[in-house]
Amino acid sequence: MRAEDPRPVRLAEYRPSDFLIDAVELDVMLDPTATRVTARLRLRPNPAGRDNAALTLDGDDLNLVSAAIDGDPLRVDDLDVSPSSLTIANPPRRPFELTVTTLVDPSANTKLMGLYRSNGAYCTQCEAEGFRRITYFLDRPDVLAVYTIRIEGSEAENPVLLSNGNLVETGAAGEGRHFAVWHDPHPKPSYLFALVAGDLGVVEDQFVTMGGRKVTLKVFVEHGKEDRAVHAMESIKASMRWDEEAFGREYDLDVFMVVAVSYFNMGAMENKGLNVFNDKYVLASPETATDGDYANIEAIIAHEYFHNWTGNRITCRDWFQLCLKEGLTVFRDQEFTADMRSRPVKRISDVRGLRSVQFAEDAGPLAHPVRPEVYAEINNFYTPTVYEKGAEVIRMLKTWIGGDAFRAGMDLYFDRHDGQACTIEQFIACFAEVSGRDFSQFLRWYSQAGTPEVRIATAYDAEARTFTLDAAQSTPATPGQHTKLPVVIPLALGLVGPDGRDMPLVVGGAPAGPVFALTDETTRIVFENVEQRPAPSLFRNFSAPVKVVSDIADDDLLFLAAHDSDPFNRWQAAQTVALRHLVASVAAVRSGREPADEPRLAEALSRAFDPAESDCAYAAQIAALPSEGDVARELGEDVDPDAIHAARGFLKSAMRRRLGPQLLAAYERLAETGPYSPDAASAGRRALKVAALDLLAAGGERDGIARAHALYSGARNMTDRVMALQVLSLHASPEREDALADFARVYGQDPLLLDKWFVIQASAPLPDTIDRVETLMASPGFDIRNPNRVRSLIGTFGAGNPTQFNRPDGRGYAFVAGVVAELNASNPQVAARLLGAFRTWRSLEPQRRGKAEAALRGLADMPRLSADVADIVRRALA
Ligand code: 0A1
Ligand code: ZN
Repeated sequence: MRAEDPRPVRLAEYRPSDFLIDAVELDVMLDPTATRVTARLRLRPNPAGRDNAALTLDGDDLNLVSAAIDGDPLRVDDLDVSPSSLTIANPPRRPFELTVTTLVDPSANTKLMGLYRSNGAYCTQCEAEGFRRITYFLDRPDVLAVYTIRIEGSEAENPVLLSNGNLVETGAAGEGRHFAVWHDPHPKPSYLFALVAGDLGVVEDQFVTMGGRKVTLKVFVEHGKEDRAVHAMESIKASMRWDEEAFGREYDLDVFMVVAVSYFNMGAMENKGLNVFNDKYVLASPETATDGDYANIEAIIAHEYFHNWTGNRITCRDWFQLCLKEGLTVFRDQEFTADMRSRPVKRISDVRGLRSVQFAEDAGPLAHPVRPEVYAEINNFYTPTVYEKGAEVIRMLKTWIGGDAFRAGMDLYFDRHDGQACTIEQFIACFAEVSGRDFSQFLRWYSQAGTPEVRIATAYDAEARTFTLDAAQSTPATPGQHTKLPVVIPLALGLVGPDGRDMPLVVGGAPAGPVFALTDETTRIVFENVEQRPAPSLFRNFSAPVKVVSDIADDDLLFLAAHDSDPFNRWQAAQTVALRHLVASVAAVRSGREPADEPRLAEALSRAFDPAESDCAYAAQIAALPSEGDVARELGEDVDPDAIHAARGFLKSAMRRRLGPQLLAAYERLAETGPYSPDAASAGRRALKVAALDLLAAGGERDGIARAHALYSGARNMTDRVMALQVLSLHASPEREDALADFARVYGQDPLLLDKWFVIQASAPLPDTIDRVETLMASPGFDIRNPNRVRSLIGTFGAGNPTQFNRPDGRGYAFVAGVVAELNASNPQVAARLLGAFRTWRSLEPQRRGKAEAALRGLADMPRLSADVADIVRRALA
């Protein structure tokens, strides 16, 4: 690897800053290529820091114009300055004011970190280390300051001038320029700073908080897109209300603003009072957005809003503590969605996502603990492990100590740590205190990587009327962690009797459960007074993020699929049977045999299409077979994606043959009648309808394809249209080509709709997909500088198309690696994220594994590899 290896950052080496910054005044003179930033920093030595330390401020790509201490200009000899740092060897040992002027070029900023331009507007992204690309600073989350920002720019080009906090002054500045001054009274770390300037449209509303504070709400979008901001606005109000009701959290400024930008590296950002969003997660109208878009917008608006308390009011001491704000905030947004929509459906879709991405990460070379202990590039730790597994850890904590103690612990945390930059230990201490429990073992969830496996063996003794459950836990070795210790695993369970009811749980003569903590390598639980052999329903509601291997027979699982009172486990039971069946089918395919039929599975799935099932969104989850990725993970090694695809295709066709009339009846019953509404129930009906359609079209069946084409052509909303196109895209046919061409003709000018068209084509399991993706990359609608376009086309091909990315000839790997190489310098963050496609390369069969490794090695040998890409390549190959 040619890249210069920066020294890795270690949690164990954390030291408080030698200096603190109490107040920041920024004066930003906007200019497309030479924005002048003057920062006045009120500094003082940190009593917790070292005596006589030099002052070193972080920078990145900065040009220093001048610097002064208490008004006295500093000369070059007083300073050690480079684009990446500014050091004053001997600063005053008392409070002082440092004034620094820098020049930055927003138009040349293709990394989209710091101050950059998006479709003519100015915007910023400062998490994690972007503020240092605006001015020299102590750019670390434990330095909290009060910010006052003066923005000056052209009135014609930037009528809107925004920053954090409350607006305190506006006025003319002469020569067609104007200014605005913003003051944020809440001390914050630099990563929460934001500035936006441009010619934007706005939607306004108001929210009255539980304490009676009137908050002005504004959503800024490109002119002409105001009608697409209404759903985001409704989502803000719902989020504000929910955080008051569920957590007692009130908003704390006079204004809350969301700005949608089209060039953005991630989903959205929780800057204090001024959330900046990828426009994909703001804009929605029935003509342009799918049910999925509506749901995503609601969830991401909520996530960013909830950060106001979990992240902003209480922030992280250092970036190792990222899960302190992210895991907790994901947990909060999951609960919000569960309350707004269907709780079981939300849980099932979150667990599907967790398994497909986080379990995959945890089982591969990029595995790391929820709280990492070392990083080379922090941008690469915004991962499913930190976010989604981090949320699971919070959920387990709640399951383990109970809802009341959890709420009391949260209240204590808000109370005790408001205004501070905290660690996981401080957070956990609040729950230890309110519950009186010892959390030392629980903390291993934060430090141990890898998905624990729990093996369950059960035995019923009719004579003794006991049911014995033996659980054995182990966590596999992960990079840098060879030995693992047992963790606290909450096991929520029920024993379901032959009548379908839960039996009373009695252990040691007393009522017990339903949550049992597995704390040792092995645990035995003997249930007493068990009159009849039960079907055990284990890990109800997915009570722990573990892989379960149990001896429970398919017959029992199929019984649970019909009768379990826990809706999550009804779904899980059928999934487990399907997964077992698919694993056997893959073996058959690979040895040239025909996979077996599975009539009982068809019966379980048929329940989804029963008119008596009233929750269609839930039924759609039942109808969806395990994904190809699920099967690959279950296999774990020697993975042949083509065999998996064939086995799954075979099962789908078998379901079509067995359930044909029912599928058809459901499809017709669920046809759209009234006007479009994105509410959860209507969306559920559409999801179930397309699940039926997908099976009807299995194997490219003509009748199913014709129906999909008819749905596409007659669609009265974007959900039906896109879902029909998705079904069509799986099978080569003239209808497929016709619909794809039509979509491009009608919607190709809208970038977010173009993205949908890219996603559909890039995920098609067809041999010419790679040629199409290459052609689309060269088409006028594609712009390699826009992360949404890159993710839709190349990201989907890499991470969402198992057969074509993993082509046996290695072309898929070479193609994605080529794009990574192309983006390496211009946008290293997006480049590194694309490499996520390689996170499971080691589990492939030998031929593909060799080709994937060659592609990674090719990247490793590239000159001038960015820190972001070098870090992932190095870990992937280690
Ligand atoms: N804190 C944000 C995620 C985020 C992280 C880094 C970014 O830089 C490009 C942007 C956003 C969240 O959790 O939503
Ligand atoms: Zn977040």
